[in-house]
Amino acid sequence: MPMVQNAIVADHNAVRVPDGSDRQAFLSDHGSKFTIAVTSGKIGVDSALMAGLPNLRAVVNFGVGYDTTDVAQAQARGILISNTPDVLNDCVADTALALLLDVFRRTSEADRFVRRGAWKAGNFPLASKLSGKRVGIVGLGRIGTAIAQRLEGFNCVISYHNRKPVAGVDYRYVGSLTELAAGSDALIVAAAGGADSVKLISAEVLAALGPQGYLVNIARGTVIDETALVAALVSGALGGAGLDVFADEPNVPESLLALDNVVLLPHLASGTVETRQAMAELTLANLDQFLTDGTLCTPVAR
Ligand code: 8YV
Repeated sequence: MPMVQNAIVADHNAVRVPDGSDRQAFLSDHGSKFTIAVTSGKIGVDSALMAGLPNLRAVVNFGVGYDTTDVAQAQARGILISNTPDVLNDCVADTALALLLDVFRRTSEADRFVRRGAWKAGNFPLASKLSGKRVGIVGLGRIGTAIAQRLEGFNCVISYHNRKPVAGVDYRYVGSLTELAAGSDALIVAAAGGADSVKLISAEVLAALGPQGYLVNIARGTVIDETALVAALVSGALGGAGLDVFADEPNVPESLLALDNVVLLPHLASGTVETRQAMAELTLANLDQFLTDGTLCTPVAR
């Protein structure tokens, strides 16, 4: 988030909290001076950092996800948190569709095929059709809904799983994730990260999706049992996967690198000039509003 960093250093004398072994000494000396932390979804304000900022009053988060921030401690201490909802829905949903098309039509694999000169030796194998397929969305929130709208253009049959049905939508609600997976050709994970969704996509859900099924994840790596996912992909128990997020970024499980039926992206779903600019503006608007009147434009729901 360089745009935000430059602006807050220039306009607000912001200070970067050091990483690693220097952090604790810095917090002991200076932690009580800070009232606002500006962070990103990838970094967050974890429990130790929050504890080292005794006068913290707000966490201003660049990103819609804030699972790396200690929400329980923030609530207990009355610390407000803002995020950047809506402005990234289009780009994240576009990326989900890019991954879905790629795993069905094998476009990344076909690109590698052309580049290594394999075409001269014969045609690329047939892929799978996406249009008209049954797609299950895990988490029909703002981003999940944007994904569903795009899937309608592909005449896909859309079902979804949420904690509870969403009012006013025609897509089929499935209360059991395993049942959703069993009845889908592809699952797209768009659920929020955090303690409530850890390993929601379990070995059982992956088994139900099966050897002809595809998984796309643009949410958080923690939402999937990554060990089970890797095992299912390596053994062929799962058809393929398109992954923008991982449990331990930027580390990607080594055994996925050799698999042609897996598309790997470096957590770039919101990464366009337009969307990052909009996220930066919303982050700065939250900061300015908090400095003006102690409220946030887009506080996260309590
Ligand atoms: C960003 C994200 O890559 O918004 C989110 O939750 O994961 C992404 O849009 C991230 O927040 C930037 O660090």
